[in-house]
Amino acid sequence: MVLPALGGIGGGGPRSSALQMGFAVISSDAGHAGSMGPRFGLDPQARLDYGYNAVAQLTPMARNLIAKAYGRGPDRSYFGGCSNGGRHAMVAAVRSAQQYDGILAGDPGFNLPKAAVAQLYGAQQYAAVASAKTPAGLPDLQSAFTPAEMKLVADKVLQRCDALDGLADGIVSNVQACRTRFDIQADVPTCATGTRDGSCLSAPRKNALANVFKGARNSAGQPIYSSFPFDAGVSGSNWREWKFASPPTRDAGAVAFIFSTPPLADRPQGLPFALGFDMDRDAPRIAAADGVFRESALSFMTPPDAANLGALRDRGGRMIVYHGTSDPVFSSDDTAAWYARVQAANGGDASSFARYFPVPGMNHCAGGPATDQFDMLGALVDWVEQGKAPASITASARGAGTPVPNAEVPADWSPQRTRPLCPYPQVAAYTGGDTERASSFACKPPSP
Ligand SMILES: [Ca+2]
Repeated sequence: MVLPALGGIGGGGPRSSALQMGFAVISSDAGHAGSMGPRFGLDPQARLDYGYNAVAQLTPMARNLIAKAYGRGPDRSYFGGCSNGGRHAMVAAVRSAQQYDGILAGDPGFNLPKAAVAQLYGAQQYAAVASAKTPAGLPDLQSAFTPAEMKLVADKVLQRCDALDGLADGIVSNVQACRTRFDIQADVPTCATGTRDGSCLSAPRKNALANVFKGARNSAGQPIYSSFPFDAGVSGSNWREWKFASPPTRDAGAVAFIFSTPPLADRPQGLPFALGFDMDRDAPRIAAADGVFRESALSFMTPPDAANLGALRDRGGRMIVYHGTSDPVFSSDDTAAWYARVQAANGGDASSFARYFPVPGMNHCAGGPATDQFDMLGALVDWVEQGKAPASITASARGAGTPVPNAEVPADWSPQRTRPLCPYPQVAAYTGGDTERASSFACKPPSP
């Protein structure tokens, strides 16, 4: 299915679109029909189209269409997307840098095959502590952690980390400092056997959650995917959806048919596939190639030499990346580590052309207890076309009564709370005044 070519600007309940802003917009299905599900991955060329080739082929076609319709080509070209679209944006920033003046990458799954395997690892952790069974007699992943238990974890994170940015306001801006402050083993009470009232977690549940946040590993302890930061957004409904519902559906199918070489098409699919996936023998298949599938998933899905943005930089291009720090599927730790590599590759400071804006509390591309409504595309256009580098980007909550409300905005926030999103590694620090307004905060280097 080809989605309507509106052009997302990022965030939840967007107030505009690229089309409304006057852009010519192109949208594609990346070379496969959605109705086929992941089985398109059995075709080697369809894998490459999905990974990078569709964008590479369609961009010149879009330019030609614009030239035909308007009598001249585009003045500027932009690429934007969230999730797998954020991955496409990061791939385009490296593979197609000459084609774009501005790149907007949201919650990018730029290591998507690794993240998908990590989802299967998560399923195995949740299955070990599930208390209920599915109709088929398998562990019900949703029963591993109740909403009340995840709310408990979020509350304990807030107790330890909320005030580190100068204000206890339900938003953990200083995620880096929280890393050493919050300890799930010490800070979450341990239940006696059988207690599940949301006031504690059993020791096995603590261990399962700690394993997932530490990052997927094989039996030798070698990392398969990034760690995740503990953050207040772990109580979000989108967090549950990705952690507990997605592994048997999206992730199992993608790993089996698109990312494994050779494909694992003959195994039982769904939850049995997720639970039977061997982190030692099967996970290396995402890095494998053979005579039929000549590129590995890591090759066709991830940006080659991801931190090398020299081509984009040297042509005057600009890049904005944003990521919810409570994204349950693609870790903002992975994006922060990528940005550190970009900084290092540019003498320690890449902010002249590439900036990363963490969104505290936000789940996957939107939602969670967060100020998740923002216009990243407008900020990018101002940077590219007027040289106005974004020192901060104002984000709003979508509380009760707003046009597209987010039910997870806490009741003690103003429904229209605003906050500055800050270029990493800066954090929004409270400077005094109305605690509901962005003007009472400033982007500052984080206190350790
Ligand atoms: Ca705070």
